[in-house]
Amino acid sequence: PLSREELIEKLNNALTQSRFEHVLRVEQMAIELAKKNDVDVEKASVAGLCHDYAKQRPDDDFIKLIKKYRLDDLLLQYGNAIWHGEVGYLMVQNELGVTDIDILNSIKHHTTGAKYMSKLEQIVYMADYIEMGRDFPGVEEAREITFNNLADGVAYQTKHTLQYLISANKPVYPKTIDTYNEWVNGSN
Ligand code: DGI
Ligand code: FE
Ligand code: FE
Ligand code: FE
Repeated sequence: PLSREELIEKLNNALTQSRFEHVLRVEQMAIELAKKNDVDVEKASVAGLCHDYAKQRPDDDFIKLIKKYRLDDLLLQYGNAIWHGEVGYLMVQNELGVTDIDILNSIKHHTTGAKYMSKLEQIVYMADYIEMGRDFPGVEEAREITFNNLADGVAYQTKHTLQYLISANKPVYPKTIDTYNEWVNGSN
């Protein structure tokens, strides 16, 4: 596997400066949440660093992979916001040599969440939302809730993301709704 230094080099080349700084902040937040929740800190670091690896790729790269791997045709109705995780994890696997399935699933599900999410998946989903550069109204509440209880943080994010998507007239990817239905009432 690539060292952290080698990963950083690849990410710096693949991403804009501001996106690169975001992934470093997600890595730091993911490490903090991993320590708090007894999750492998090394995996949290790699997943945090790689979660947005595909964010700046042209649409054509994703469309080719959706066809090559015969992924769900429904994906073609969405765009980079959904593709950079749902499809982008394959680029992380193929191009960065990441093989750990938990890390790859964390990248795959970081935007939409999923009905079932491992602790690491929950951590990457939340770290992306509450990293220290985020400043949307409610982010401090989201940080407090998440550090108190990771699953409550997931419930908070899924509800607020769904509200945002509807208020902005954006189409909701089915997995986003599955996440909401599974996590909204806590108990996870
Ligand atoms: O990549 P980041 O900007 O760091 O964050 P992200 O991967 O969580 O992406 C957030 C964006 O994804 C945000 O603009 C809302 C959008 N998004 C999340 N779920 C859905 C969605 N967009 C659509 N159309 N449908 C969804 O279900
Ligand atoms: Fe993302
Ligand atoms: Fe996110
Ligand atoms: Fe991100």
